[in-house]
Amino acid sequence: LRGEGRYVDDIKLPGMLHAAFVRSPYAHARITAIRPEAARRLPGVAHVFTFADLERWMKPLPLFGAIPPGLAARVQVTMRQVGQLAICRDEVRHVGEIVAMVLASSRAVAEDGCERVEVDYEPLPVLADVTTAGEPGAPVLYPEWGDNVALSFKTGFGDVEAALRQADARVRERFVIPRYVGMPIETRGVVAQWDQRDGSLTTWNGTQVVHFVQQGLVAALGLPPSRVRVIAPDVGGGFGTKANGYPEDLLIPAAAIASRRPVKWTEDRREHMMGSAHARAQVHDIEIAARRDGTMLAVRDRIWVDLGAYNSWGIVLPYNTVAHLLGPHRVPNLDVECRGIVTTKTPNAPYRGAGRPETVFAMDRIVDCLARELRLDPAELRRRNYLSQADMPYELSIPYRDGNPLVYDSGDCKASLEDALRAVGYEALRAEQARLRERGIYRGIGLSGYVEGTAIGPYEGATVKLDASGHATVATGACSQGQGHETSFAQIAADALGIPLEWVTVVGGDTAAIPFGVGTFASRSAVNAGSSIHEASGRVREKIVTAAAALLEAAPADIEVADGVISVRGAPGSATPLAGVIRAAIPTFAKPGVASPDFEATIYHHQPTVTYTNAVHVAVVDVDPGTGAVKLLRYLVAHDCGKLINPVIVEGQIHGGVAQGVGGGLLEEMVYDEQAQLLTGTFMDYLVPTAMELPAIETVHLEYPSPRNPLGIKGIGEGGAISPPAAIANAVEDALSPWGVRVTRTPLGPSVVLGLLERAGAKPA
Ligand code: MCN
Repeated sequence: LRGEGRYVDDIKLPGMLHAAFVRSPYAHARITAIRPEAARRLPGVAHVFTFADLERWMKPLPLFGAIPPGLAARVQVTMRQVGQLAICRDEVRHVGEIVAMVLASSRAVAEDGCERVEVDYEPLPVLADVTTAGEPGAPVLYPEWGDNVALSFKTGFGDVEAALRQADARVRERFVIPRYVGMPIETRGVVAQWDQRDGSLTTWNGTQVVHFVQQGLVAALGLPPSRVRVIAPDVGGGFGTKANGYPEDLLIPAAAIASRRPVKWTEDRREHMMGSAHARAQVHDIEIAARRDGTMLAVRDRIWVDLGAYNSWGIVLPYNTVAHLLGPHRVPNLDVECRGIVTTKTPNAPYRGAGRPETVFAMDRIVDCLARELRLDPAELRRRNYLSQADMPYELSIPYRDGNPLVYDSGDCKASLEDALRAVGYEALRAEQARLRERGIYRGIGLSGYVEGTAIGPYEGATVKLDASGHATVATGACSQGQGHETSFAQIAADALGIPLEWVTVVGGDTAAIPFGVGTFASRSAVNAGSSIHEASGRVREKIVTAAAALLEAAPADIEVADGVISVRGAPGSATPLAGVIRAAIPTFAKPGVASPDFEATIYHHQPTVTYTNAVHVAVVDVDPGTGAVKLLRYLVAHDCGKLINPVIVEGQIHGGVAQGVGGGLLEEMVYDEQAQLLTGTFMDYLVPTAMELPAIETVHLEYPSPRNPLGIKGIGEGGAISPPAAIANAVEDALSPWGVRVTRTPLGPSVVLGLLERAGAKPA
């Protein structure tokens, strides 16, 4: 906010070249010729690289989402994955894929160079629609597969057929969750510098996963990890979009080695929209069955996930979707079939929520449809089916995505619901809604609830060390993109060490600071890194106590450490600054057997499985049936993420997540035409919410500690983004209930709302 951040684009190195890319204008085509000569002749252009020029480093990009053994043992998954090449060799599979790279004295010259690279394409059949791409007879993107189904599995429990037969009510609908994407203010960027003297590479990359980028470079370039340093400086938003493996992560370092010059690339917005990972993009054919009193009996869902051109995330998104479908509801019978289909569009990857906003949309929409069918208030229907604290730990008879049993560890979904309803004043809102309707004002109230597996392992590490003044440096593999780790992790360390908060410096996003790490995504850092920091700080505190006991000639059990001062219990005069204890531990004369200034510890916390956060969101909207405009009046979140480390940060996380979810509910969609051409390549066509679209977001905190980590915390980084599309859609349908419209997709822009009314035969005044 003060303009003092240091982002990738702020890094300027002497002799630096600037990169720009030739990107495919076709969704699917064969490359028959590339002629770079005219570009090479342009003054200021230093190099033009195609696949052939960089071939020795062009191994397929790393794949994620392998199927864990515990999952493979219980769910039969058919999966095919293809690693993308950083530069296309002979075929392009989505608009925006990289065909050539130009290095020049400035970005402008590099872009001019790109325009002079001549590429001959022979168009191939495109796959623009996920359901038809999955049909037999569709053109096949990878001929060796025989079809476009990259992933398929069935899972569930109980006997859905029998439950459907016994049900008093059955409701079925197709819901479409469109493509929408992470849109950080800072786009992606990479700078790389090759040091010829010692054969080492340093690269600055606005990534969420420095160690992962390092591993990719190590594999592709054949260097040892100690010779590849990856630094994520300040990062202006990541949202999962920057936790992906990207061609540019490799191409810019490769270009720096090949050219022997530092190289910079900063993604422009157009590149971001077509080249950075997209998200969501699912279709659900869902059915729910219940007794007359609302007791849910069964859910059946057929899911299509549009994976885009490469299935680099494997099981992650499809299985996340399935594992989170039932959420807070007690449903004894489940039958799900999920298929991931490749299309000729930008690859799909996790974005804040990662499969959960999609599944929550399908579930909460069908729950509202069921409420209407049963003539029950949507809040009452949920109340009758939500899990409570008495149900915890609660096991669903399918594994979680990490292969472990899916067992909710703590929480009270019913309490979240009741707190949300109380805080929003639900009864009063309903009364007001009825009054307003008489005056021609269409107010709607929408609910959505989720249970989210957060903080996936397997581990994160932390090194905590004190300097001579007693100040601490905490290095961790987690990398903040705005989550406030610098503050919340400093709190954890300061508490465990017994020093003032301001004495702690947190270093994340640097492979030189800690050799092993996983990164920041999946709302995992508070639990994984936080636990390591807590444990490592505890070890360092023990070392302080041992040294202080020796210095002050007291028993270790009597040593107190608080606010950076050491004292012996019951002896106020003994108070000694921490710096004094450390100084006394530094050997001054060569004498055997005396102290050592070892005040550091490293812990790699292993998190055996996830912790389960839950929340209930309430949206209140006014819909103008004349213009189709939806105005979001109120938005309330009652949530439980275990013990709060920092309530201000937690609220900030929720606010940011809700803003992105509101975008998904009302504004955002990546639209492709039938040729799989991207129609929404600028902010003129792809709308993101601003402060104008957002009410003040109200929050209610519930605190049910997790038994699965020493601090009792659960993740909160994504939750805000999970429920808004569902809550808003439910609110809009509620507002328009006089016309009996059914909302089956987002975003709910004015034309969509008018279309709903028109189809319902409405003739609004
Ligand atoms: N926290 C807390 N008390 C808790 C839980 C968390 O005070 N009980 C604090 C943590 O200490 C941390 C923050 O809340 O400062 C988020 O913690 P956590 O839920 O562990 O999530 P991560 O730090 O792993 O962040 C990842 C998460 C994800 S997956 C996305 S996507 C996302 C998000 O964080 N992207 C963000 N929030 C974002 N916020 C910003 N500003 N920018 C992004 O790119």
